[in-house]
Parts: sequence; structure tokens; C-alpha cells
Amino acid sequence: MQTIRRGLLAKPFRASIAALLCASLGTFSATAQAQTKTIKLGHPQSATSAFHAGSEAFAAEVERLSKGSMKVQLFPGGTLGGEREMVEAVQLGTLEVVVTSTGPVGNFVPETLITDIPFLFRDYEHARKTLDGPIGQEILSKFPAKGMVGLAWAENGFRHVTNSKRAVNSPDDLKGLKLRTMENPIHMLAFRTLGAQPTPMAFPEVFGALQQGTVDGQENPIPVIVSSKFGQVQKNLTLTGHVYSPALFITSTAYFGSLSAEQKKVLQDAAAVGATAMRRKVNEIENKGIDDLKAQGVTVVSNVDKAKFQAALAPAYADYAKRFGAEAIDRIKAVK
Ligand code: EAX
Repeated sequence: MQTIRRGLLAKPFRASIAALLCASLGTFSATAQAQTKTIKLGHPQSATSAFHAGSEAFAAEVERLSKGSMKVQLFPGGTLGGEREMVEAVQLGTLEVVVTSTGPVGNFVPETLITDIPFLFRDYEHARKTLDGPIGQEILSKFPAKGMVGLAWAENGFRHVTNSKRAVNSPDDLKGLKLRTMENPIHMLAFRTLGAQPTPMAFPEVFGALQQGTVDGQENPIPVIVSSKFGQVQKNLTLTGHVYSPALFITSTAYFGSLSAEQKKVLQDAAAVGATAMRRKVNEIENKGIDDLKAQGVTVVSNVDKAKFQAALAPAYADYAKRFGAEAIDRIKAVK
């Protein structure tokens, strides 16, 4: 039997041990590589947006909680398409997670549309409390039937109107404006009722459409307007705050079902952390975003008579009450 003593290994045997070691190390890293789960996450906004801040926080938390066995690859800026396309990609299994506003989600899970009603939420606290509470959780419970899991409610923010034509001081000033909207029937009915021409369009096309004048204006939260540089192509901003726009971290039931219990918890806990980071970033950008836009030469109408806009929306509210039930709407309004 070959006696193996320290430093006295016969050369051929030493070489074969070394080769064995390299091979096993190689296998190990390959195995480790194979075991590392990579999660692709897409969102439509820029790398300076609240969506990206939330996505980065999500990615860091996934890696931390999984001790590096799960990693998130971020695809910002609509590189994987608009929100609707990315939700479809999640359903098809070509994308693991999408961070999206509720805008197009109502086409997949109609129960989310109630959150898109104009002037439904009083302020951020009201919106966050409602969505994180029983009402928000009830809506998320409708996702699995459509092949999706809503991991957490996140935040886009209160939406305001920009346009290149004129200052909008009252609802009448919206009449005839060609306004890009999300692919969202609740928003489109609202702007049609106000006399504008709602033009649904995927988010990645919006800057170009504003620049070419294909549409006169759009509506989005301040963080989106600032991080998408709309101030370069829009000269008027009116702080209507007409809709609170929730956002969501969404995965598919198929992908979620393929995970262990621990991995599922990693995704859910990380989405909650990402949502909190998004909410913080929305408030942070909003606090200075309006001054930034003014500095770019944007005329800002801040003294808005919201009651006037709500009164002009009466026909749309009648339709919403028919669609969702007045009690469901009142239940949200009653959240304190
Ligand atoms: O990221 O399409 C839109 O206007 C939405 O606000 C979207 O979340 C932008």
C-alpha cells in the first residue's frame, strides 16, 4: 500500500491529488453556480426613479436573506417592454418579477382597478394603510387565479397633469387636450369625462410622443416626471393629485410554486423591504422635485381647486359606483 507521508508523496500521485482537488473545486463552484437562483426583475422607469430604488432594495434583501444563494438581475428603463408586456412575460415565465404601477394590471386582475379611482385616497397615509390592510390583502388574494402572486403593494405616487399647450387651472382647461394615459379604463373614463382626449400608451413610448407632439400631455407622479426628464418636453404642470397610483411587486404562481418555503419567504420579505424603500424615495423626490421642475422652466399651477375637478367627474363616479359598488368605494374612503 502506498504510504503517504507529509511532503513525501510520489510525484505522479501528488499530481493526481492536485488534479482531483482542482476538479472538485471546479465542480464545487459549478455546483454553487448551478445552485444560485437568478431572478430577473423588470421595471419601466429610469435608474434614478423610486421604482429603481425599490428594486435595488429588493435585490439587496434577497441576497442578504438567502445568504447569496438567490440573486436578482435588474432590467430598468423599459428594456424588457412596457408594464403590460412585462406582466405578460411574468405570466409566460420569461421574467420572474415585475415592478409595475397598477395602471395596466387591471387588464389582468380587474379587482385592482378600484384603486385607480380619482381622488379616492386622501393622502399617502390613507393609501398605504388601506393597501397594507385587509382591503389591499383581499385584492392581492385575486392574483393567484390569474397565475400571479402580488408580493407586496409598493408605490408610484399621486399623479399630476403636464402638457405643452397651456396652464391648466380648472377642469375646462383640459378640454381638447390629447393626454397620454396608462392602458387603464378608469383613468381613461375620467379624462374623457373632463373633455380631454385620453390616449393610452406604454410608458417607454411617452417621452418620444411628448417630444414629437403626438400627444399634448401626460399625467404621472412627480418622481416619474422628474426621473423621466419630462420637464424637457413639457412646459406646464398642474398639481391635480387626481389619482393615487399604487405599484406592485409581482411574480408568477408557477415561479413562486417552484420555490422552497424558505425561498418564498425570502421573496415576500424582500418585496416588503423594497416597497418601503420605494415609498421613502417617492416622498424624498417629491419634496424637491417641484423646485427642480421650476428650475427647468416648467410653469407650475399648485393652487388647484380639487373640488371642482371632483364635481366635473360626477358622471364618471356614477359609472365607478355601478362597476365596483358604492359600498366597496365607501369602505376604502372610511379607512382612517
Ligand atoms: O413607470 O405608465 C405610467 O404612467 C406609470 O406611472 C408607470 O408606472 C411609469
